[in-house]
Amino acid sequence: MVGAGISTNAGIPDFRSKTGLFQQLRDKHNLSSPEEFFYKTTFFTHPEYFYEFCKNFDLSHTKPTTTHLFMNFLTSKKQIVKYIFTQNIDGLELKAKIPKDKIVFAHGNFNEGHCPICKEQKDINEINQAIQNDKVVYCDKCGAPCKANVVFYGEQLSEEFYQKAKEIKEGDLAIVMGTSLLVQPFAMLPRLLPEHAWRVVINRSVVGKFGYEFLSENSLFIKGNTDEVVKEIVKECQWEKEFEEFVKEVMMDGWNGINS
Ligand code: CNA
Repeated sequence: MVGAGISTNAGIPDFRSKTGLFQQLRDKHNLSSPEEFFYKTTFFTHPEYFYEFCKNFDLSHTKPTTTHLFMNFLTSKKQIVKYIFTQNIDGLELKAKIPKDKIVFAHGNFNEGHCPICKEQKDINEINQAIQNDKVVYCDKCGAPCKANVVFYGEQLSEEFYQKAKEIKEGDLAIVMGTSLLVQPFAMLPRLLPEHAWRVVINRSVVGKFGYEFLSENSLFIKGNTDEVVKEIVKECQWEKEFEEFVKEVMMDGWNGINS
């Protein structure tokens, strides 16, 4: 179960850190709360805010981090990883070549477009073109502004998210990385594990509203940078050589290990 913190080492700011996106957007648009930028009501009143944000949120040159590659490495080991639930919309899981059927994109993606009101699909290329030309695409059917399929506050998560979340009750272990676990319903996922299961939380700051309230007795909080912790895990498990080979094979087209 992962969030924006696993991508900061790739140069993508998270939301809630001091230099994160919330702070930047609130100051820029004079919003009353940082979350307000991603309210669907804000989008309907000022679609140009999000379009401008997308123009500056160019992810084309970003590369996956050690943590993304580690997630793929674990997935490649038979029957260890059931699903990777991600809140991220940066697509780095796919750049790390994690099999698509293992990933649950809880907050959507930038690969498809739609109308948030009537749900009519909209060509993402048309939306991307408009973003570059400082224009906004409106729905032919109902006239609402269209956007990529990223989930805003006040919007429903996909049916797939709820279906796959049901399977968490059969899990033995959840590894939670790089998330403040403040956004619902994602934040409740670790609670869906059975009592005996383990929850390992890797984050550089406190997680959850009240700290560790969702943690059970079988829990471990590892404070630190996800990439550094992941490297320690690889070392402890004596997987160093295997992981190195795996990364070479998966990232045939090159990976400069920005964060390594
Ligand atoms: P968040 O609330 O910003 O929390 C991120 C957490 O990660 C914070 O607790 C940080 O302290 C921690 N953190 C940051 N860098 C590291 C690191 N290198 N190692 C360890 N911990 C670190 O972000 P969440 O994901 O919890 O919030 C959910 C929002 C953020 C979702 O709706 C996302 O779509 C959205 N988001 C996504 C991206 C992305 O796709 N990369 C970027 C920014 C925001």
